[in-house]
Amino acid sequence: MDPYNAEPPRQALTSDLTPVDAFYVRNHGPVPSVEAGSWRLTVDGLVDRSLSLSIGDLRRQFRSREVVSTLQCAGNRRAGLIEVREIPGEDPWGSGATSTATWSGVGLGDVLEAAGIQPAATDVAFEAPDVSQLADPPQHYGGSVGRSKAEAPEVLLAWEMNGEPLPSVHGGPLRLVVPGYIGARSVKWLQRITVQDHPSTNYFQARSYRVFPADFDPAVAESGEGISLGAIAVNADIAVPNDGAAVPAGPTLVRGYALAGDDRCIARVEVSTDGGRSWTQAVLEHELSPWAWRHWHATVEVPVGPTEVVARAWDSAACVQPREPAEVWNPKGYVNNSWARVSVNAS
Ligand SMILES: Nc1nc2c(c(=O)[nH]1)N[C@H]1C(S)=C(S)[C@@H](COP(=O)(O)O)O[C@H]1N2
Ligand SMILES: [Mo]
Repeated sequence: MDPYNAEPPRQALTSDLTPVDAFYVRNHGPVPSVEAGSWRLTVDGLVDRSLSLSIGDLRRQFRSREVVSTLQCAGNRRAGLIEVREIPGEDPWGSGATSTATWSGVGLGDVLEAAGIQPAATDVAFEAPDVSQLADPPQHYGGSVGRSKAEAPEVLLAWEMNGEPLPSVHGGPLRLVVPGYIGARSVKWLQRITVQDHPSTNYFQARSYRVFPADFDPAVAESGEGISLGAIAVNADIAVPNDGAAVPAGPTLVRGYALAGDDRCIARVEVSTDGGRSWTQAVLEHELSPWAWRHWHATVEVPVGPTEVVARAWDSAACVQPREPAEVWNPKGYVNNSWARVSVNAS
């Protein structure tokens, strides 16, 4: 498949950390071949000092930091939106475009501080060497985040994933990790950081990764139209039982994850077997990190025959997942955070 994309099965959603070889992969162009030895990161724009740093410079000059963070593609669960109405030209991701790793590197904020951000700066833009033919016109992959998020301590320039050198397919030798934001902002093969007084004009920031009205044609989108996606919306999914599973009638263990965006956390997860008329409170398992998914489990009674098991999460701002994918359908198929659903057949 070109660009190379990969999604693990639903069961991969049950582990605290996702093994590197099971971590989902999302690319918009060919994986660039980059030499860690000759790699340099440029920091320029509205800074007092432009910087050019090798991986060795980053290691020597800055304090190392580690963050356990989930990455979730904004296209995760798009398949559920496509069932409502077709979405041409976008990948039909199932539940697997969500994975969690321990990322190690240095703080983006520490590097920006060394460069000296000027008062007029509002955004920090990122650019990578991979060229995407999916962009209009074809261009390097890029994006930006607002200044305050860029300076937050959880945002990393990472060269390690689960204690291993960052594999090329995940952005090695160096990638950005923006915990709590859609995966698209975590720019891989990061080569250039530009501090500026406006968001990135890159296609993937200005015209894509945006929620447009249902009757809108994204092909004619002007820069800046639609709702730009940054912080992710509260979401949850069911990992066990599998969709379509045959289960014994009676008490059934349901397991899954829930994820809240930016600095929100998961406050509650509920499971229903009667289409949401009544809910069983799930047990929230240990908090792995403020930036990672929260696993949960519940035991529900499943009668003989077919049953749809649904789950929904609430975040700390009392936002709850919407019932139906039709409520959130949008032309690019982003952020399907409707109730998680699996069908089981009990005997
Ligand atoms: N340079 C570059 N960075 C990128 C992308 C890309 O295509 N090129 N894809 C983005 C998207 S949409 C996602 S969801 C994440 C996926 O990261 P992963 O492949 O390590 O899972 O990387 C982001 N960073
Ligand atoms: Mo993504």
